Amino acid sequence: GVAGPNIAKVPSGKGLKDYQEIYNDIAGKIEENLDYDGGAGFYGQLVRLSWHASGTYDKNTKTGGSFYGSMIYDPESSDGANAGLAAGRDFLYEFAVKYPWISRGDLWTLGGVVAVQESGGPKVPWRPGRVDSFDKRDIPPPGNLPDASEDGKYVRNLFKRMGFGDRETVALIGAHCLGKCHTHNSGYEGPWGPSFNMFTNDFFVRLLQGWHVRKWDGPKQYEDDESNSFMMLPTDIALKEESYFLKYVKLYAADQDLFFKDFSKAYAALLELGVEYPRGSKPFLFKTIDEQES
Ligand code: ZEM
Repeated sequence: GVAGPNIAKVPSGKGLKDYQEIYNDIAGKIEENLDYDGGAGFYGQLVRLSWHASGTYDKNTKTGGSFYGSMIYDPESSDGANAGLAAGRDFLYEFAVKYPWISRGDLWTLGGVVAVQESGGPKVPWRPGRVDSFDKRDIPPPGNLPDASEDGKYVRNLFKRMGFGDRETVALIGAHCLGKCHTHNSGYEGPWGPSFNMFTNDFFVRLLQGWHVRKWDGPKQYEDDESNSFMMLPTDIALKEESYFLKYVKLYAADQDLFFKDFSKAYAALLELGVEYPRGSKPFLFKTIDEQES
């Protein structure tokens, strides 16, 4: 960052219990809004917010990432790739008011962890300590987030810029099990499968089935041969066109536990891009609402 390394700084006196309280509040609000977006709820929205807050990271310049919570500022807020994410930021804003000590970067990444865990996904280790910046120089330039119309080579290079290899890249894109595309955000339309409010390996299972280019006025996207009701982006289809990605698609389609294990690791790393933690800092593992009730 502008002022030097982005060293995590946890607000004084705050620990697991405090963040679990926010986790529970976010989970409660998700539960009250399960009908949002045609039954998708806020799971997909919150995971996408956490990913776009983090995925601006450039390992070569050590810029971008979730540390500064900069997405509320131009030109990051108006980056076309971030269209629609005000819904997620607005959803979480009441917790920024209720818990004024949490930073935006912590709140947005924590929201993603809640969404993954509460929709049935793996536990995601998470560490606090991102610090809000009001400095314009800490806002990443637009154009760092992926363009869905591109091919496999582009996807490989883009995730490499964040520091990820092919296996992590494929695992991360498995988050497309959740939520939908919206013409008013990206131009693309529809969910990737029928269980878009549940975290599963269904994205990979479906990807291996038959897909054809959809005939419509919108941007090039694919629809499934079987029902014509689900979608894939060109970059999703690229995961089966390139052998260096396809082997992992097959692994994850056959073994949901393996997908969960790899996703958890890669997603935790994604959320921490550009954040430096003091040696020995230990991640929190949050209990789901179900675990706390039983
Ligand atoms: Zn997505 N993603 N994504 N993604 N994404 C969309 C929606 C969601 C790409 C992409 O262009 C798009 C990852 C990787 C990539 C989610 C999570 C993650 C949409 C639709 C597009 C166009 C937005 C809209 O119209 O509302 C591309 C090109 C990617 C890589 C090559 C990774 C990595 C993710 C998480 C780890 C999620 C959850 C959604 C659903 C959002 C919602 O509102 O339901």
